[in-house]
Amino acid sequence: MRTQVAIIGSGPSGLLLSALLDQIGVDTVVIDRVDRDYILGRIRAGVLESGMTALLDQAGVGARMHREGLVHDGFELSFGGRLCRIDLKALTGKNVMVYGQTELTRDLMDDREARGGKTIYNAKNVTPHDFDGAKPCVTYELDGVEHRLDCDFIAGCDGYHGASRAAVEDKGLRHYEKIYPFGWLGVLADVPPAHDELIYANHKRGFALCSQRSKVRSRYYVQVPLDDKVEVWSDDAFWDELRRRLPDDVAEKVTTGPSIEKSIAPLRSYVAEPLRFGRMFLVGDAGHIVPPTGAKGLNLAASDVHYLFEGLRDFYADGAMSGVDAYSGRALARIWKAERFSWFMTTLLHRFPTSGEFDLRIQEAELDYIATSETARRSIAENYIGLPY
Ligand code: RFL
Ligand code: PHB
Repeated sequence: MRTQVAIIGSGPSGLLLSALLDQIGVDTVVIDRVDRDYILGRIRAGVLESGMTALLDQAGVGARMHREGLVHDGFELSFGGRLCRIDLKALTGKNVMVYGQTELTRDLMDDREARGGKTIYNAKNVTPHDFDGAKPCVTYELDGVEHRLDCDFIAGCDGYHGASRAAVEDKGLRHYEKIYPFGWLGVLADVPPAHDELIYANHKRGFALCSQRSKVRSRYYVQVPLDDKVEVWSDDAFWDELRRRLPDDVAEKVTTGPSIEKSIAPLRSYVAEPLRFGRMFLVGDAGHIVPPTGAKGLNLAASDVHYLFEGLRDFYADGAMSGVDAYSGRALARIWKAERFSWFMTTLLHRFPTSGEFDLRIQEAELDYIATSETARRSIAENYIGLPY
């Protein structure tokens, strides 16, 4: 089989890239190691920057997001029993869209199916080859039979544990990593959100986040020790802990109910450099991870896709390689700034087991500075709504 761009990974990066390339008539095949239902069962991001919503519109898949997504003009920081609003709209003129990654992925998958795009699910041993030369290919197994997909380029959109980055480990790949000594326990429940905007809470018992998916579906998180097991957290224990970490008037408004998903995610900062190896590119979580505190992971995947799409578009227009050559440098410049912001928000809002009195006072001073300085709030707002592409 032959295609122009072989895309490994049917997550948001792979699907968005395929939708954009489809718009300009470039053929793609998407290969994933699991199936559609498994991918749609993963509950992840919820906040989209306007750069990403514009890209979804460009790809022709933004209609349901505009109908059902919630536009948020601000969010709250909670500390010392009070709320401090970051007024995104007043500080930057922009806002964010609250729309779940699951729904966005479903829209991209439905669009691809409607356009007759080829996706291979449940592919095993997916392996990129020969990307140093002009004729790369991807091999994979389906029901025990090996297949080969010839292509011009390979987009490695297969997440943190994928095959693409593994294939370049011995080709001069550099790693930059920071592991945080805690995780996030997340609960999804069909209950109305406690507040109309997101609340990021710094509390002496640990961080908490009130997020949402709709007017009737809430997503909440609490910081937990890394060795906590999800099985030890009953729904009641979760709701009690969440309420303890919120100001009293917000805690009173938390509507509880049975969880429809509950999981623990570790927090990590990670960047791979470079993101291009000949005719293969690392895109999204395959090339970098941020702790979710800044709501940047999915949005960074989108900006990577934007830069790569521009490079491939130019190549297919007139054979120019300059955009493809620029991909890694352009993407990394934005990635590092989002890494910085995500690290900053994580450090500002979590309790670190190693923190002493001095560190706590610095955290309090930083929060007080944010509460009293419009300049500090504007800097947070500018990063939260997303730096320009
Ligand atoms: P994905 O979504 O991991 O998709 C990768 C796809 O590749 C497939 N795959 C393979 N296929 C073939 N062969 C292999 N060997 C393969 N290995 C893997 C996988 O099955 C999968 O389908 O990566 P992608 O597309 O780069 O998208 C990245 C985003 O998913 C991620 O950055 C965000 O979810 C991060 N994130 C958030 N980002 C935001 O922008 N805003 C948020 O509010 C936000 N909240 C979050 C988050 C991530 C979280 N978790 C669970 C880590 C909240 C949480 C809790
Ligand atoms: C979410 O709704 O899952 C979510 C929102 C904001 C974040 C992280 C996760 O910063």
